Amino acid sequence: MRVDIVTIFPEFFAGPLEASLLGKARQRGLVDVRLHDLRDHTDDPHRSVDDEPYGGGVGMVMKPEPWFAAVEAIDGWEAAQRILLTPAGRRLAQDDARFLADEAHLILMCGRYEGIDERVAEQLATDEISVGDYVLAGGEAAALIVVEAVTRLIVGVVKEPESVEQESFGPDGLLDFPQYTRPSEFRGLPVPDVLLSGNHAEIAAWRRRQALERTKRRRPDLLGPDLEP
Ligand code: JD8
Repeated sequence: MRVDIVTIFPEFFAGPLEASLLGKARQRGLVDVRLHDLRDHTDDPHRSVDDEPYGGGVGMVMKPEPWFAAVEAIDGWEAAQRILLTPAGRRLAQDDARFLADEAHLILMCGRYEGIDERVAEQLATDEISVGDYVLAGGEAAALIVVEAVTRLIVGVVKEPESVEQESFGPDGLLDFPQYTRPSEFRGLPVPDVLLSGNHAEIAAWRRRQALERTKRRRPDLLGPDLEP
């Protein structure tokens, strides 16, 4: 998969792109991430990317011209899924990540300031996505979330594919059950006996109960409305 990221802060991505799963996927050639500095697509000496909002109001709005120039300079841009990260977008869910993982080419557009001239959303983006109901200072952290959520679903990136299918928001849509590892007692806190029992049927039933209980308490929205209280 090819991912192009357009931003005024390419340095924001340096660390995260090198680290961990994503870094390995890039080394192995499974994901090709390229950074583009929006300011390289300005034509004034000040390299300006923002201007005052028409109609007045606080802050500055990103100008359309550098965005069109930057995206249209990316080879294959017309066939790519072109995603604008914005709090006004549809909220990213696991199903969206699965859909995007099947795409060959993503272009992620990261705004700053009060946002981007609406003509970019209307004419250049194919999709507008938000990563959650809280306010970030710009689209960069949101783009990293999209890259991580999507690239770990690409075949070959994660070693055990069942760990991708049986997780939260997977087919059964429940939160994960609690996990434990050694030591069996830590600061007087024991691991639940059933997990040390070796009884796999009982362990599976316990995990299922824990996942259901946790989901009811923390995320009742994930359960159907007609499940007992
Ligand atoms: C892009 C500018 C900040 C947004 C005024 C200052 C996504 N889930 C999300 N929360 N926030 C964003 C996000 C925020 C952004 C930009 C994404 C560009 N800002 C602006 C409008 C109100 N602030 C996001 N995806």
